[in-house]
Amino acid sequence: MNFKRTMLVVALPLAFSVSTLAQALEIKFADIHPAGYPTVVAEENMGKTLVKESNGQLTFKMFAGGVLGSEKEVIEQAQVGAIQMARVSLGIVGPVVPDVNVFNMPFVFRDQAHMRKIIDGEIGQEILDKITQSEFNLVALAWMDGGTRNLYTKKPVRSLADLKGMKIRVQGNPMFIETINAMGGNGIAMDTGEIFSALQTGVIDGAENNPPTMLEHNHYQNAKFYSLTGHLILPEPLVMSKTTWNKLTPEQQTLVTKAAKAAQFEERQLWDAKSASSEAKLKAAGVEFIVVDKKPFYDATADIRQKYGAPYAELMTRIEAVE
Ligand code: BDP
Repeated sequence: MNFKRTMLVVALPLAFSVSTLAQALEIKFADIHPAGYPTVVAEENMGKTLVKESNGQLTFKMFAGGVLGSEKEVIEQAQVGAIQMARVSLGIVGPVVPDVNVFNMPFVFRDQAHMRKIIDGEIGQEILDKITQSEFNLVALAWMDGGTRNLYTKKPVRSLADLKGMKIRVQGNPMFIETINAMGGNGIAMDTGEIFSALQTGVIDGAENNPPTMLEHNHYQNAKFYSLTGHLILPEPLVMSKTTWNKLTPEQQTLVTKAAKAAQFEERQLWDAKSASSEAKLKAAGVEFIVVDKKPFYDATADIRQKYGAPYAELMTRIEAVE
């Protein structure tokens, strides 16, 4: 074999594989929840669809368990295109895209079924579009179900009065701090990853979340009372960095949108099963589920809905009208 031919035999496949590699776009996906959590499972399955349907032009890598940072940090990285996709709580989007706070308001949805009806319909799409149209440099594609949030505390909260002065962790959104304060507690913002030790060391007296988060993030170990206030029902947007989105072909954009929507519905099935099993596990671990009269909690937060809802009166009426 002469030198020229050898070069051809060696260099050609090399050049080919380098160019295929260069074309493939890697999607790093961030989620704060651990492997096996409903959102993570649905996202991984979405990833498989993306790889398969794009014939390998898109690759997918899941970073679960918050390894890429807090949701706030993840959003910042997605904004600059360092992370390509993520699922975050709508709670932390509120301070940057105020329009989404309509969904973040206490007791804005009657129940989980009402919330699902809305995120599946035109209002849900409108709120996703608000994120996409904002200066956030993100494309919001679909919604994940984050269940209903209730209070969990070290000492039982059976009525509004019991909450008086308790330090309750909330997500970094001023509206949530005001909500807890309006209920008589003392709202304190911190990242998800800090809650466990804050409960353990007594920096906080409680937090608020859905049963799967309370279980999977081990918060129940230091908070044994779960008061069913149902004050927040927060859907969770699945977003892509606009920087990444703009690199996709129109066909790939359609593929990503479709796969994200499919994940929305798959996650919902997984969520219902996980919620039920989480409740059972929490009870078995000695957590007392307390049924409270929600009315005083609802009434105490009327001013929050008034203050934050005023600019969106029409939207609020439309939300209420959805049966
Ligand atoms: C969970 C959400 C997650 C939030 C977390 C929190 O799924 O996105 O980070 O609550 O409150 O329910 O920090």
